[in-house]
Amino acid sequence: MTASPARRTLLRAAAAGLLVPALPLRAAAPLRPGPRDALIVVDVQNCFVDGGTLPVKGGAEVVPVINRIAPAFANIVVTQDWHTAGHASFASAHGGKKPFETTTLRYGTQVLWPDHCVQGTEDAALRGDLRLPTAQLIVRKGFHADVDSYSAFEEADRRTRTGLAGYLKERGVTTVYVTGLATDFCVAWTALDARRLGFAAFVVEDATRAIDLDGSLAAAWKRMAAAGVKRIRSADIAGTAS
Ligand code: VGL
Ligand code: ZN
Repeated sequence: MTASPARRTLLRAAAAGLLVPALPLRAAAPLRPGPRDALIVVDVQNCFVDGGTLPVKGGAEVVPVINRIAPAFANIVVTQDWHTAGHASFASAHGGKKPFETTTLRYGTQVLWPDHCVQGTEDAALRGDLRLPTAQLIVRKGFHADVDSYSAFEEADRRTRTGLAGYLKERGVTTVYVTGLATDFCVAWTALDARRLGFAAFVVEDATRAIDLDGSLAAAWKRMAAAGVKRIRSADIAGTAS
C-alpha cells in the first residue's frame, strides 16, 4: 500500500522531528537518592514564616513537603541564618536606609533587610514542625557582623567558605537536593555555589517559597538554569508521593 499524499507529508514531518507528541510518552524515571546524594534544608526558621521578622509568603508550606521527602535521604544538612544583633545586612544598621533598599558594602551591593534571625532568639530557631531526626549537620551562616551569607557554601565576600563543600566531598556526596527558604536568595545562591564547586544540584521547587523582590525569582531561575541546576518537584523523588 502506498501512503496517501497527506500521510506522506505527515511522515516527512515526523522524520524531520517537527511533530511533538501532545503528551510525554512516559514520565521521567523517578529519582532514587543514594549515599552520594544529600538533602540541604535551607533556613526553615521562624524568622522566614508568618509571625517572623522576614516572612516569606507561604513559607510554612515547605515544611510538610520537606518532612515527606527527608526519609529518602541518607545525608541531610540543615542551614540556619544566624546574624549578630546590628548585622550589616540589616537596614537598621545604616542610618536613613529602609528594608529592601540596597547599599554598598566592602564586597559589593547588599540588599538591606529588616532585623531578622538574630543568634539565639526564638525568631532564629528552626521551625518546630520540621521532622528531620536523621539530619547530621547544621550550618550556621551570616554570623560575621560585617558580611552576609545567602549561600550555605560561601559568604557574600565570595572568599570566606563555610566548610560545607569540604564536608560533603569528604563524605563522598556528589549531588545536592536544595529545599527551603527563600528560593530567590539563600536557596538559589546555595544551588549556584554547589554547581560552581563541582556538585550536581537539584532544586525541589514545591519545597521552596520565594521573597520575589523586583523580579528576583525569575532572575534566580534563569541563572540557575544557565548553571545547570535542575528544577524538579518532590513527586519526582521515588517513594515520597503525598
Ligand atoms: C535570606 C534574606 C536575608 C534567605 C536570608 O534565607 O533567603 N534572605 N537573609
Ligand atoms: Zn539573613
